[in-house]
Amino acid sequence: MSLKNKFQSAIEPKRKEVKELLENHGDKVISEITLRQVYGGLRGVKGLVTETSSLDPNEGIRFRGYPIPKIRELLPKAPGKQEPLPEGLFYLILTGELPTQQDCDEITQEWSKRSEVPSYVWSVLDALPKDTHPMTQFSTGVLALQKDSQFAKRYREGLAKEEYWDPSFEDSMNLLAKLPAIAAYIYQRSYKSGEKIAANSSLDWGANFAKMLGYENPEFEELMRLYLVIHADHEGGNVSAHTTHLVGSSLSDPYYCFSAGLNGLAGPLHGLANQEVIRWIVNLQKDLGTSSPTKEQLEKYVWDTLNSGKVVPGYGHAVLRATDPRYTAQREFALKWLPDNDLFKTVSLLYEVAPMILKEHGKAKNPWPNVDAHSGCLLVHYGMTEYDYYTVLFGVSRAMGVLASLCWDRALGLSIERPKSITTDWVKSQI
Ligand code: CMX
Repeated sequence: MSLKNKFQSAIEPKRKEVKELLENHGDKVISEITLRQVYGGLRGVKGLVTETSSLDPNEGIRFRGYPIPKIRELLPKAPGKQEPLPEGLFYLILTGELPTQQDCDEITQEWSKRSEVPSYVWSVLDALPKDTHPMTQFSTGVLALQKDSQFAKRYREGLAKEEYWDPSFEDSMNLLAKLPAIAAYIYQRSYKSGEKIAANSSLDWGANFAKMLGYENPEFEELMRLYLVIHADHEGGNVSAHTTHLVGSSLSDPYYCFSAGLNGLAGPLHGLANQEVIRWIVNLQKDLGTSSPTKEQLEKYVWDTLNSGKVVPGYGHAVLRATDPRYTAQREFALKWLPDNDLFKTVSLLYEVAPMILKEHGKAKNPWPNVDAHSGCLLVHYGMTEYDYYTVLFGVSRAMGVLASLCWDRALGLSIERPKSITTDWVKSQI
């Protein structure tokens, strides 16, 4: 059964389930809110539905119930390879079921078929100065594709609400198919010769992306597969997911939604943290005059960072209260492929040092590393030293999660999001 048919067959039972839940339990209270939460980013307030993944503070992310080690074990792989195929992750989070190798192959082929980028998108990108931040270029490239939105076209023609999911799925598939070429060209035009490296339809999505970026290394291809899988989704409340959902709730099409989500991912407290981490470590090496700092030197550097009022990038999390399993997966990759790399050794030593200091410092609720603490050292090892580009890689991956969720938002007919805001005067009048 094709991915689209599989998704379609999952929709009706879920609609029925939600309808019955609302009919029988619609008035049940599932979350309360304090004033601190209102001023504090709504932390912990249960107010969103996201079917694709859920986040446990101690265990980390589960994609449709499967934690990362299981995902790495159970998802199909490229022939002779060990890291899971991102195509399989997309199948799983969209349909709720584990894919077969054939399901993955069909998605690879489908994305390859849809991958041609219209020439006007290249013109739009070429109009931007080459030193425009890669995330600005990426968000702009995505938005330029909006002209061909099937959702926007069919909505204008008159689309029944039950059918919203269909053109949303088509737009999402088209977008996912084109993202690697757009992202790769941004890398090439910003940092290399400006070449558009042709796609190879015989390669899987991750390997093809690596090739279009200009990397011919099988280890880097494996890294891309792993990277694209683990960054894809982190339940619905993070900024990129929530923004995509929020914009989509007004029935903006998937291009508008994902471009908006990317703008949120580009913040230093969210996806941009991956470039901040590596820059911070490289500065640390420069300031200390060594590529192999000692534990004592790192301790002092972490304290200096905190005492100057800055955050230690890559540490802490709004929901997690333990080491991010996405960090652990990357650490396992490094232990296998680059155990003697100096940068990796520094990242590892920081893991021994920073949590204790953050605990003693006493502010961060979570002293443990998140996904962004590790990704940079892997990329640098394979020669990708253009730190500003890193969040684009995160964005290509995150597209799978937020677009799968958007398809479900449309399938379930979720309402326009419109929480009530209050003023501080109103708060005072109530207390
Ligand atoms: N270094 C120093 N201080 C930190 C900190 C860190 N790594 N993490 C949290 N804190 C501070 C916060 O800034 C906050 O200080 P104030 O009270 O002065 O505002 C205090 O500790 C409490 O914050 P918290 O409740 O523990 O954390 P939040 O939920 O507010 O924020 C996060 C979460 C990720 C933004 C924060 O931990 C942080 O800034 N970390 C560094 C940046 C980073 O790595 N971001 C990437 C997250 C993953 C991703 O989305 O990609």
